Amino acid sequence: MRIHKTTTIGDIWLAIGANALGNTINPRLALEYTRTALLGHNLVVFSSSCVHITPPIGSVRQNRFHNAVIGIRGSIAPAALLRLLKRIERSAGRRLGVRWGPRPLDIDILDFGGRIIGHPARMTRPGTLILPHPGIAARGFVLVPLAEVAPHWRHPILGVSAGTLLARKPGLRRGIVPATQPPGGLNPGRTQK
Ligand code: A4P
Ligand code: MG
Repeated sequence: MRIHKTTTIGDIWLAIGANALGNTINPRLALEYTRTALLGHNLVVFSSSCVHITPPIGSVRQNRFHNAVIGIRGSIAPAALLRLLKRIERSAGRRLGVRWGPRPLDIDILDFGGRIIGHPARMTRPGTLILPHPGIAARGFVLVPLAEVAPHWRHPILGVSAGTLLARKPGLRRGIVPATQPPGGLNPGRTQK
């Protein structure tokens, strides 16, 4: 039997984060940069949250982040999408650094049409895909824009919405404020092969 690896079924939700200058963008432009780069690969962004300024989570001292969530559709397999997103991150100037450290662009796959793949314990292995992203329920910088843009979305394992997860832990909203949208005119540069 031939396994059909591409899919057009189900919405894909991506989290975008940025808090450092890259070679082609600054953090304010991460959402537009990502949207433009995906369009070049026939992936349509059907929904975008506002950009939010968020306090950094984790033990590394660093600048506040710009975070957003987008919904995309298109014909691509999960592993191919992860590889593409890594290329887009590199094209924005991201290089390997401290885990959870400053980055010009981070794009995580939060949910791929409700699929459940891999085990969270393997998250640190480069290239190993975990779905849904294991950090969703603990991260205000993901839940706030996700609740805004996808009120009907349900966590594939927990079965509840982003709004419900936030209501259970209201402290996750602390320090998160909407950013004013920057002007357009962006150049996503070339993605590396
Ligand atoms: N990987 C496995 N599954 C996935 C998936 N569903 N989506 C692998 C994306 N990547 C996935 O990711 C580490 C490894 O996970 C990669 O090899 C990938 O193949 P990474 O993007 O290279 O590293 P990371 O972003 O440091 O790790 P991770 O676990 O994605 O961390 P987070 O959740 O992105 O946290 N504070 C604020 N306010 N805003 C932020 O955006 N981001 C982080 C990083 C820390 N603090 C933050 C923010
Ligand atoms: Mg990441």
